[in-house]
Amino acid sequence: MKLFYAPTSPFARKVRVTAHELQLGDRIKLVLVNPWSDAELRSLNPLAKVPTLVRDDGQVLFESALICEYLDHIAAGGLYPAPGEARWSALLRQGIADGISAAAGRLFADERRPADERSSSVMQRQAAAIEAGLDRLERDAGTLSRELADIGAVSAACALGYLDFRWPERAWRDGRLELARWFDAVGQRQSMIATQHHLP
Ligand SMILES: N[C@@H](CCC(=O)N[C@@H](CS)C(=O)NCC(=O)O)C(=O)O
Repeated sequence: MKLFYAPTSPFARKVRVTAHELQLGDRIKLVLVNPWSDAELRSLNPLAKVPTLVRDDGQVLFESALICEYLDHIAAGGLYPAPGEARWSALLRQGIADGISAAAGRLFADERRPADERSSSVMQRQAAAIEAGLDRLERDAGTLSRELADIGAVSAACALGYLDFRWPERAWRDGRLELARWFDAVGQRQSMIATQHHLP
């Protein structure tokens, strides 16, 4: 399989952490791309976004949620609980974490635009989504898996890692001690160490 990725993308990291946790790392060839300019990526994925996975049979999958579920399926992993409360809670947490990552990505890009091209109300909305999303993760941090054993925990770890990467000075840990402790613990996992964000 081939995974088109960017080392700055929290969604690509989510797929890479998932692959690591499922011991699939050796079966995936990483292809580093700039999603804004890569013609091959555009030919594979009409949205030209990372992550994009080319399966062994040539089929192409995109959207991190779908790719992670596919990897879990072929590895017979257990990152997706069977239908029931555990599943709804894992998928809800994935949604919150991915929402934080998306809002953070947009905010980071907006902060770099010339002042006359920014919308302060849009930026405030992204910042509010990040803060409220983090509060929700903190509220339920006691149920987060320390083994990254479900897709909600993987997604949460990647969202927090992205905040640290883009805004090392941003004090998201303040008032969120349980979440911070959890993140410090899962940050020691090989899957997180091997997939650290960096500039291309
Ligand atoms: N919902 C998508 C989001 C993917 C995404 O937004 N990727 C960004 C990088 S973090 C990207 O490729 N952006 C390029 C673009 O928007 O053209 C997923 O979960 O995979």
